[in-house]
Amino acid sequence: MLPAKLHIEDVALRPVAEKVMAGDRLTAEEGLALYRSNDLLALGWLANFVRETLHGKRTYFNVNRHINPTNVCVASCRLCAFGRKPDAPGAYTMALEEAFRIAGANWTEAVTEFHIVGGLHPDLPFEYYLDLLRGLKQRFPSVHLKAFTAVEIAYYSQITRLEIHEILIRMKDAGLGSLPGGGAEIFAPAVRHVICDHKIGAHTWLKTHRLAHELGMHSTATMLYGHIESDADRVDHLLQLRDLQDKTKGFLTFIPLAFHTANTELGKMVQHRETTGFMDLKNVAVARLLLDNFAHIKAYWIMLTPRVAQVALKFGADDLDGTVVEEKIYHDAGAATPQSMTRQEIIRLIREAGHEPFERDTLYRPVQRTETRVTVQV
Ligand code: V47
Repeated sequence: MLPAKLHIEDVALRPVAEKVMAGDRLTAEEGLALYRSNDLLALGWLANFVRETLHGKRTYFNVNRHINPTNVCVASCRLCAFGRKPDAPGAYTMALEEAFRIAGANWTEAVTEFHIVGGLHPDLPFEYYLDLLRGLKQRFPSVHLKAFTAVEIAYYSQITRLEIHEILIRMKDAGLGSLPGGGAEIFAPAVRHVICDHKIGAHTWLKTHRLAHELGMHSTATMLYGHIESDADRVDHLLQLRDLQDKTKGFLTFIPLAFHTANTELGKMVQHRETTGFMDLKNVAVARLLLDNFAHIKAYWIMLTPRVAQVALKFGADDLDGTVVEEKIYHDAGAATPQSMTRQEIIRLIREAGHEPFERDTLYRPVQRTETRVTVQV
């Protein structure tokens, strides 16, 4: 029995809506029905129902800083505008001291997380990354290090000939707190072959996250949409994430990432067709409905724009990510959003939506601030 206030125009959504309201798990076919529907308000209503059942009007955010130690990359993924060959214009690699200086620069709002990702550098030794983690932990002991995508971890395994499991153990010992969700893209091999044929496949991405979870670390998961993937590819991607989450419960959040076309080979292939507001909100809503075992869905304001991210809070998202400070991956691909937002700006977006801002750390524990101190409640 559907509530009277839920207005559904698309009759194909009715049986799916019944299952959502009953709290039942959706199948791949039902996921396809969601993607194929243009009844965005009904999708949003249902996703918001799940979001409010889990979190009420609470919206999470954090105070974080992105650090990209190098953009030099041996891979040449068609989706990417960030990576450079070592001698290409704009190629950079931070000396460790520089990375430490950047981490602490403009320390106006004490950050609780450094989000660190970079290219697959042909010459940097594995020790560089361990020293980076150790040096940051020593200088900023209270800051959580969310660092290195599964693609980077697998690359360190390749260059050291150590097992991925061993790489993760050494990194955890050096201060690694959790893994970010990058590099997942779209799991379907035929799509992966076109958009990022130099990257690890789905199996290794999922295995790396599983191993991290088994070592007691959490991670996040992403999906890159809005290029050449089909609705079925997206459903397949989400259900593979849901399967792993059933086994490990290690994913904290899912983040749908809208493809930005500028300066990418893939952008040329799709005639620089960017995602639309409709597509962005639909992806947030479908993720909320299919990923019934993920606690959080993040509307990453950097890629959605603060405007769409704010609206996404009514379409299933409960998290806006953070202050970020100097984002590079999306801005190299043409993002017109600011490179950072202050805590106060994020809070305003949340309050205007009628929601309650909740500052969290990486693990979603509440952060309390006084004038001089930041404390995380454990
Ligand atoms: O893996 C790269 C994507 C990802 C482009 O874990 C692009 O909380 C769009 O994963 N257009 C890295 N996307 C960023 C990422 C992320 C971001 C925010 C939060 C978290 C988290 C993770 O960015 C890459 C790739 O999927 N990407 N190039 C592009 N041109």
